[in-house]
Amino acid sequence: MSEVQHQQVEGRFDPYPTRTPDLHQPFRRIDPVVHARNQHRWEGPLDEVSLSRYERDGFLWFEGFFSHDRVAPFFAELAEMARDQTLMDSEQVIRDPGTGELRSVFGMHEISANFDRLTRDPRILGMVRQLLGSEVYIHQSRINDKYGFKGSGFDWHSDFETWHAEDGMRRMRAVSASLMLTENNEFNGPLMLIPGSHQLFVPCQGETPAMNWQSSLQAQRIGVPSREVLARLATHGGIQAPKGPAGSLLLFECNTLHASNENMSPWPRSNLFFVYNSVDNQLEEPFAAPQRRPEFLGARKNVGQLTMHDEYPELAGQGVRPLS
Ligand code: 6CS
Ligand code: FE
Repeated sequence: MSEVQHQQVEGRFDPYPTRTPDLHQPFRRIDPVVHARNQHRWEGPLDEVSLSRYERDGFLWFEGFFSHDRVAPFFAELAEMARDQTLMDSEQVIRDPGTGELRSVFGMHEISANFDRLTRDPRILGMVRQLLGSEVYIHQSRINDKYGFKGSGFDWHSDFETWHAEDGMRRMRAVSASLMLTENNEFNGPLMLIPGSHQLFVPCQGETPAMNWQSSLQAQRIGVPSREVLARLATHGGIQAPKGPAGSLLLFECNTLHASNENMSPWPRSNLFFVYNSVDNQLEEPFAAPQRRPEFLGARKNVGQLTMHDEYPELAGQGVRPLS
């Protein structure tokens, strides 16, 4: 495995070359994990212990962050959307490759006022601005539904590797939030993460085919690290699969390796997924793909900085601390 060459892509410096014909070895990220440490302007609700944990592991888990009542309305919304045939026939709805049933609806923050409000919750937005050291906007959002007995899994990957190669996201300055709509337990295909894997960029072998997203959202074939590198990182950092009740929140750094197993339990695993990108890291042209992806996968128009929703004025700025 050779050293990657930081070659020019159409005259641009590419800090994270990937999707090359040959396999290149991982290298240390050039971006900080917490982007504005100790800058008064970007202070937020996370204390030093939490910031250090996020820096070390690449994610934070908040068990029971929201009450079950706060997340329950999203189920009614999902059921209503499933009756909207126009939406169901659109390309922003992804179906499970095995069963054809509804798996994801992308662009949720632009479809649902409730989802939009959630992305602007002061407690979440306060933490995200603190981690990214800037104002932020939503790069991508979706609702995921993984039915019992059949919801297929997802291979190991770094979201940033895809967003860099296919969406032109230059730097690692994005945070993903996953809000559990159902209980996450060891049986219903919970998200698995490799702590510490965010510290290395893992180049992937194999060029991006045209219109790759039409298959990659159902199964990640391109942009999967080598088994040898995965084994090394998992042996070093272990694997964690946060579990907890509906309403639990996971914040994970854009480059943290993650995967999920099939759901072989009778219980669904549904979550809301929304990605905050720094307004200083807006998308350019793809670094390793023949064309741009659709707007619902990588926002280029609706990129105004998010404002906090005033629904919880009493909570804005209050300290929050992950349990695990
Ligand atoms: O391609 C994407 O943007 C999506 N794919 C995966 C496997 N995770 C992140 C993201 O939603
Ligand atoms: Fe992912």
